[in-house]
Amino acid sequence: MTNDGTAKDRQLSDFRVNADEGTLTTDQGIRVDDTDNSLRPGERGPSLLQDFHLREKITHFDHERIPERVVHARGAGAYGYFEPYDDSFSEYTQARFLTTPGRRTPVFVRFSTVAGSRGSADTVRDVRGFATKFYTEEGNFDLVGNNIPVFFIQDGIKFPDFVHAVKPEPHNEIPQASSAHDTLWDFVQLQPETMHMMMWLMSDRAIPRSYRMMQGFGVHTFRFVNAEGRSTFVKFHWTPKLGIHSLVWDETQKIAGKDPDFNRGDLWEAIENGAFPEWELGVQLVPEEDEHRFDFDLLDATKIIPEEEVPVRPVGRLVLDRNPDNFFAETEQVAFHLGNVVPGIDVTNDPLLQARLFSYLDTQLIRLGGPNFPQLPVNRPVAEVANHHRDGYHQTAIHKGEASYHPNSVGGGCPVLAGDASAYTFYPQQVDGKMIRKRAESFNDHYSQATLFWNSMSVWEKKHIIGAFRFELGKVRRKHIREGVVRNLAHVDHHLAVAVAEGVGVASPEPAGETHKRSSPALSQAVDPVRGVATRKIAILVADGVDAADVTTVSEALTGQGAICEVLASIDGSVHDANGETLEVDRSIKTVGSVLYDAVYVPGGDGSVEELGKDGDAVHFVTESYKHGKAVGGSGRAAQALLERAGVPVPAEGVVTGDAAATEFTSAFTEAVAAHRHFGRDSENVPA
Ligand code: HDE
Repeated sequence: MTNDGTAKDRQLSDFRVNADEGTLTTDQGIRVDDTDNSLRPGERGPSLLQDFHLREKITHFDHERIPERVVHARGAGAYGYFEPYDDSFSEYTQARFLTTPGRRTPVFVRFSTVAGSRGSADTVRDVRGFATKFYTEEGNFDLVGNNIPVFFIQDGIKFPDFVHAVKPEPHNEIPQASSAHDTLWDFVQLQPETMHMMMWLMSDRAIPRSYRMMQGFGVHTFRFVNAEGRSTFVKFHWTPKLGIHSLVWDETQKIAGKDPDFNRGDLWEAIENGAFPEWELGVQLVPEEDEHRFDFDLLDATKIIPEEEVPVRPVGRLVLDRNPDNFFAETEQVAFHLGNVVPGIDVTNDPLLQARLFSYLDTQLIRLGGPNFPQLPVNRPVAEVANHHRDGYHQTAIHKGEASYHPNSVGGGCPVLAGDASAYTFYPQQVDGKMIRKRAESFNDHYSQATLFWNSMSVWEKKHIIGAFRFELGKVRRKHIREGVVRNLAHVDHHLAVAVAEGVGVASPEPAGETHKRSSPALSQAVDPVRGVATRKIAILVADGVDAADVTTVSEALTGQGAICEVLASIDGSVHDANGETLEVDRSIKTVGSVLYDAVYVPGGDGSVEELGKDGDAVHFVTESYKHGKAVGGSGRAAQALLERAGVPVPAEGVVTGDAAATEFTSAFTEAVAAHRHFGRDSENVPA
């Protein structure tokens, strides 16, 4: 899909190659009439070295792989644009893409998981990367964030240790894309600064329903710098228009088998269907003079600024409206770098951020094979590039002239230095001090915000967190590691520590002292959730004898609001409705599973429901949907009986039965779907 709308799209057009036209040639443009048989003396003879087509084809193939990213290897990307609402932030920043009303800046966004390899499943428990490249008129700005606002460590020098601990263990490379193993939790128990982040990682934030339904955060404190050179501290937030929604743990594990590309496919499909994902960019601003006003250090990336203390102010919107043409060329080769900043945005002394300023450029050199990766189409700025960098692997520019140095007179002194405010200048921060390896004391509190997070959770969120700790630690073989983690948890909340200890077979720890009672409602997914059915997927289970009017009524009510309804039957093809008419089936139940849908509906028609009742997969579909908190609907007495047989109590929260023709039914079912999940249910005893 191409869209020649933005400056970036126009630039990319020069590089696009159509694979569906032309005559087959070698890389040298020589036409080829047989690519299926190598050259050999006689039909049964050995292949000849002089076969340039064979050699070139195999050689190119042998070199197709590049090293995957050392972290965030698994990802999916898309193009779009960012547009500020107005110019209200120009008093804080001279970044024009944030303050010029109506200016649409092209972007490329890549979402990712962190620990898994390139081919790992999407729905694992992990942080999600949310990296945005803004192709601004003043040069590229990269906001390389995550969907969790804090990080595991405070100083970048610990990053290799942390990543070695979370990646598969080195002796047998097990487990893939999972933090549930000894080395990660060993690191965690010995490094209490991880505790706040671990609370987030054990929460539902780490299993998002969709990339389109998760927040993004710049994590570090950055600076805005205005035209007068005044600096203001800033934290960046992305808020999804569709609200923040998650899967449930049991479901994620099943999806990992049934559809390992679940999140990637979801993003792709939404964009192909024109349901363009959207986020609002917000900022928390802290005046320079308030730097030390908080009970934590603004430079400590294991801390948030509670939104109740500093509100998030809306800046503009991000829309993703185009899928890439080629995964490797674009999503794999995109190279983000925290050091890509534009005038008006600057960094701070956060020691995690500082190490990143080195790492991203360094990693691209090995990953993309040399210093010319900014020339790759996806990485090229739309702003003009002119400098004296020359040569290197994969140089594609043909620099003319004799002067490749500065100052020069041979080249007319070009390119000249920017002699005005359009140049990037670093904020002239006062820096002095003795060279020491020492963490600031203001970084010492590792538990208060972990407690704040815990205190802010709803009952069901707490339940999910306890379940996650129990699962993860349950996979840890060494008892002393489990004990160590539980001891640390006692500093967060004693009840939490006891609940986890009970689940993983270690003694309950002593209370570690009084913990505070503060909370921050903005941290909970249960507070003011965004409701809506747009892009939700609803399964409609049918068999011969189904009441087709029910199918039409319910699917029209839902698709009218942007939902996607799929008709499933025991076998693919079509069924005959109660009137003998043909009803097309979208998929066979055997090829999917309830975990790939947000809700299920069983239409009326006694024959149909009776048939479904004989199919264990269909009954399981309903049971499992209920267990995972999804909306369950049924029309007619037989459907209600099927729900009950599947272990679904009628009535129950999010379970809607009734006549499909009645508007009360369609509106109640739509409401139930819009709520996303119904965790008030008592479904722990449901086997599925
Ligand atoms: Fe990264 N990180 N990171 N990271 N990170 C990479 O860069 C690194 C950190 C994040 O879609 C690598 O190009 C260090 C925090 C994202 O291409 C590498 C430290 C946050 C992505 C790297 C951190 C992130 C990366 C691997 C600690 C959230 C994927 C490949 C000092 C704010 C970008 C690459 C994409 C990727 C290093 C910590 C986010 C090795 C040393 C904190 C979203 O350079």
